Amino acid sequence: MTVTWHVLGAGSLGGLWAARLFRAGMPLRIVLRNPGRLADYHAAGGLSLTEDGMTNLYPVPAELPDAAAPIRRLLVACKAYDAEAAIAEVAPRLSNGSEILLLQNGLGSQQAIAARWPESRCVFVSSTEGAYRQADFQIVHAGQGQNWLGEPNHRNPPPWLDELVAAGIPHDWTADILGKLWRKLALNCAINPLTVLHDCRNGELLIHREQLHTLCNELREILTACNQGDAARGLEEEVLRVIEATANNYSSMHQDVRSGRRTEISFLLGQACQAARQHGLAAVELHKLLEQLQTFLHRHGLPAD
Ligand code: NAD
Ligand code: KPL
Repeated sequence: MTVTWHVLGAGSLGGLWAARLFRAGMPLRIVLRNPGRLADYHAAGGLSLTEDGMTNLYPVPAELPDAAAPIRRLLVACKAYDAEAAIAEVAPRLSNGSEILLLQNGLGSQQAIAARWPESRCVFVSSTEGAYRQADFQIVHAGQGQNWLGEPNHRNPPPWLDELVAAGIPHDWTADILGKLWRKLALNCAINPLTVLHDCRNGELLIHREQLHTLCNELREILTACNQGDAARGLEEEVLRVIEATANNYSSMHQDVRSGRRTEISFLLGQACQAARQHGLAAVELHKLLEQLQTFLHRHGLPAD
């Protein structure tokens, strides 16, 4: 029997996953945090997804965290700072051997969740797809990408990857999900904070080549110390490639700050600095960047964690 997907965090990425699973006929429910959100959702008539300029409405069934049915497969698409608390609200419903897919960027939240719910099989996901919310429950698929799935301690892919194929969700199973997450974290650490501090598009960072070079060296040392040698290889070259390929874009952190939204800094730069301290690495530029970013966020009335 097909297992029902429960999607916690029906925002940009969660909505994108939910709409594609729903239209492929997968049993699916989205979990909304309170009766007010549920009423707003019912008023909207479902999730709308815009792809290539075409918009469709998908009436995905929705429920509250305290609904009765047990949860066997939970897709968590909240921000990293919300994920653990959100799961705690549905935790009494998690059945034995449940699966939790964690779509969070950066590192730290996944490990905390896997440690707190050891009875569940936690699959980590590193996504390079792009989606944003035009309004509540109105999602725009903005960028093609890939979803890397894996578990730090298990190598065998789960059988339900077929359902992602049927839903047209691009994905690959990897035996090195931590490497993928570390690599993306390093790219984000080199690029995103600088775009906030210089208030610029990604491409404009090319005039700060010296600083990028120092940051990449420090990130490379940290990755190597964390046993992530593969993720460290060719980092600076890839940072420059990504900057050039996304020259006209504003980084996700820049967009968050400009829209007055909390950033995921603790799970990105914060994690890199914490790993440096654990391994006795000075990482002077990264610590300086973290301090400058925290000061900037304070000044703009945003949480600095
Ligand atoms: P988002 O803010 O658009 O969506 C998060 C959703 O979680 C919101 O709808 C929020 O209301 C909901 N939520 C928070 N707490 C909840 C709770 N207790 N119960 C129920 N719902 C709750 O965020 P997003 O952009 O989809 O990002 C989610 C994660 O995916 C982040 O870690 C982000 O870095 C990562 N990511 C996003 C993209 C993208 O293009 N959006 C790409 C790659 C990775
Ligand atoms: O992922 C990104 C982001 O903006 O968050 C890129 C484009 C790689 C920049 O770090």
